Amino acid sequence: MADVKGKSLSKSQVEELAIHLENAELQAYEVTKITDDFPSMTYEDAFDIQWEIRRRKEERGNKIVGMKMGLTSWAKMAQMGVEHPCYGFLADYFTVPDGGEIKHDELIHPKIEAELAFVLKDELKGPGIHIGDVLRATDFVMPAVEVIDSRYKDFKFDLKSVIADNSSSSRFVTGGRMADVADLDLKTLGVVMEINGEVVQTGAGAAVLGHPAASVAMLANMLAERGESLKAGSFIMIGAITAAVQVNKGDNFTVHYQGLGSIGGKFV
Ligand code: 0L1
Ligand code: MG
Repeated sequence: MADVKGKSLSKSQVEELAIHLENAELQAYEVTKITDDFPSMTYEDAFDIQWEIRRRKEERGNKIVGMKMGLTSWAKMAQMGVEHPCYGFLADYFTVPDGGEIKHDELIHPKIEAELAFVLKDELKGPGIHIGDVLRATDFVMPAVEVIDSRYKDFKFDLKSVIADNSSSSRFVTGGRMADVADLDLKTLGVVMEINGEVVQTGAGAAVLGHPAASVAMLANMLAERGESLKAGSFIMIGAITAAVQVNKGDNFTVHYQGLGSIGGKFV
C-alpha cells in the first residue's frame, strides 16, 4: 500500500481519535470522516488508531477472536472510491450464533455481506505469502456473514478513515459445514443471500481478489508491515463475495453456501 510508512499524528492525537471512533461504535452514533479534520494523516496513522482501539478493548478484557479483510472485491473498491483492501479485527462481543438475534439499536446503519472464513493450522508470516502458502496452512474453511456498520455518516469515507474505524467491523455470524480446501473449488463456490425469504444477492468466491485465499495472503503481507503475523488457529474472514445489503429491524437473513450449508440470523 502506497504511503504506508510515516506518521503525521502525535501519540495523543492517535489516542484521542481512537476514543472518538470507539465511542461512536459503542454508543452507536455517526461521526464525520476523520480525514476532514486531519487531512495529512497517513496510512500508518490510520492503522495506529485501529491498533489503539484494539489495545483499549483488550485492556478492558475483550478477547480478539479473529481478523477480517474488507474492500476485497474490485467492484466494491470502485463503488466506494478506494484503491486497496483493508483489514480489521474481530472482538469477542462481535460474535453472533448462527440463527441468533442482532440488536439493531446497538448499531448505526448495518449492512450484511456474504463471506467465507479460513481457520489456520499453521502460522502465516509475511512478506511474500502467496495463495499456495495459504492453502497449505489452512485447517478448514467455513461460511461466515459479516455485519458491517461504518461509524461514518452515510458510509461516506476514504480508505484512511475506514482503516482507523476498524474497517467498519461490528458483528459476524459463522456456522454451517467446515470443509478442507482440497475438497472445494474456492473460485466457483457459489453463495445465495436471502432477506425475508427473497433472494437479494448471489456471488462466487472469485469475487474476492480472484481467489479467496489471495485475501488471506494479502492480510498476512499487510500485517508483516507492522511486524505481525497470523498465528496457527487464526479465524480470518476474507471480505464480501456479494455486495453489502442494508438491513432493517425485523429482517431475517439466510445465506446458502454451495456444499457448506446455510447460516442466518435476525435483526431485532
Ligand atoms: O468488510 C468490508 O468489506 C467493509 C470494509 C469497510 C468498507 C465499508 O464499510 O463498506
Ligand atoms: Mg466484510
